[in-house]
Amino acid sequence: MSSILEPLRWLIGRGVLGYEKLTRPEPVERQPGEQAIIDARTASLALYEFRSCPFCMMVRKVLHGKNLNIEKRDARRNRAWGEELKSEGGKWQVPCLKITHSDGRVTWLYESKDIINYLNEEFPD
Ligand SMILES: N[C@@H](CCC(=O)N[C@@H](CS)C(=O)NCC(=O)O)C(=O)O
Repeated sequence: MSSILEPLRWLIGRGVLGYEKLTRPEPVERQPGEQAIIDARTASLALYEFRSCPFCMMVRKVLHGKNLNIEKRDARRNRAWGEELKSEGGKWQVPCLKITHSDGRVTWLYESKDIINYLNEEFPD
């Protein structure tokens, strides 16, 4: 079954990525020092995603516009990331933002709208 779905997923993925590229906002520009501070903060974040997922695309567009260098972890292509998402996050659903707090606690934030709200609060334009 997955072998039949694979070409379809590939096609949808190409479409989503193409649309994303055409419609994403220009990234904000920062002075190098300012960007380095933001990069240090985003180092504790990771986005679990599928390339072909439209909800992930919405989050990626926000990341691009805000110029946030957050590691993207493809949960379908990389088995380890997929397993981690399921076992530690608790749900096989993307997008999911893994937030590692300074005291070591980890929050798994699901739902594209909640992730975007979090990014807007933490990194206002
Ligand atoms: N309401 C969720 C919907 C997310 C959603 O439906 N994600 C799909 C991928 S597009 C998913 O994770 N499906 C699980 C699967 O493919 O088994 C959001 O806005 O983030």
